[in-house]
Order: sequence, then structure tokens, then C-alpha cells
Amino acid sequence: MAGNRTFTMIKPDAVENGYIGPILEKITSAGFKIVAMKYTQLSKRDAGEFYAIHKERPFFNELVTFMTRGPIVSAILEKENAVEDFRALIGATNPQEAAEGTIRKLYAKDIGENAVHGSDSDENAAIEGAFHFSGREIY
Ligand code: IDP
Ligand code: MG
Repeated sequence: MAGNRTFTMIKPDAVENGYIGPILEKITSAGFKIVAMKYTQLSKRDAGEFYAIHKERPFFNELVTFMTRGPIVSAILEKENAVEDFRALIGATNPQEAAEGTIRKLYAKDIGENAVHGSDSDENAAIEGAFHFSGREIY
């Protein structure tokens, strides 16, 4: 059975462009409940660890530089079928290929600076949520 939580980040490009409000509006309008949320900035070490699966990819350094250049919003979201539904809401990794009305289509520039993160599995949603939230928060 599909889980009911996913993890997201509003990435530095979207924060810089003033899109925190519009993106949160899209998320809550789509029926996601915000279970935990914070405004923070990743260190290079944190970003490298978070994206460790992409360590061997040619864009890894660019990705770490991008994800650490300014503040982000990280959040745990709740909804039935959360992971799959949230991936549909954000759209394809490359905004040029993202469906009309998706968050990346509306607010992202390119495949690197693509406005939002969304977990790709229930397992990764749990790992990523735990990475960003200590467990001392109530959620
Ligand atoms: P996803 O975020 O849609 O799951 P992944 O393939 O897991 O996409 O890639 C993680 C992140 O790495 C992307 O969201 C994007 O910020 C960055 N990225 C992916 N592919 C490229 C690329 O070809 N060039 C630059 N950055 C990329
Ligand atoms: Mg991914």
C-alpha cells in the first residue's frame, strides 16, 4: 500500500524568485497537509549527503553549488498516495518537459534549477524527512 507522506524542498532558485508563497499555495490547494516545515540553508556537506546517489553524475558539483547558494524551505507533506501525487504535481525534472500547470512548468527555469524537490519513493520520503527534521519536532 502506498504511504501517505512525502518530503519536499523549495529550492534556492524559487526562494530567490519570490515563489515560496505561490508554491505553498499550489501544494495545499492540491490537498497536501504540511506536517513539518522550515526555512533553512544547506551546507555543502549536507547537500552532498542528501544527493549522494548522484555523486558520480557529471552535474553533481553544479547541483551541490546550486542547492547551497541560498535558503530553501524543507517540508514533510501528508496526503493519501503522497509520493506519486506530489511527483505529478511538480512535473518532470526538466521544466521544458513538465506538463502544463505543474509547479516546475510554472516556476522553474531549467533541468538544474527546477524549483522543487519531491521524494521518489516511500522509502526515500522517510529517509529524506528524517535527514531534515530531528525528531524533536512534533509531527
Ligand atoms: P528529480 O529531482 O526530478 O527526482 P533527479 O534525476 O533525481 O531528478 O535529479 C536530482 C536533481 O539534480 C534535479 O532535481 C536537478 O536539480 C538536478 N539535475 C538533474 N539532472 C540534471 C542535469 O542534467 N543537469 C543539471 N542538474 C541536474
Ligand atoms: Mg530524484
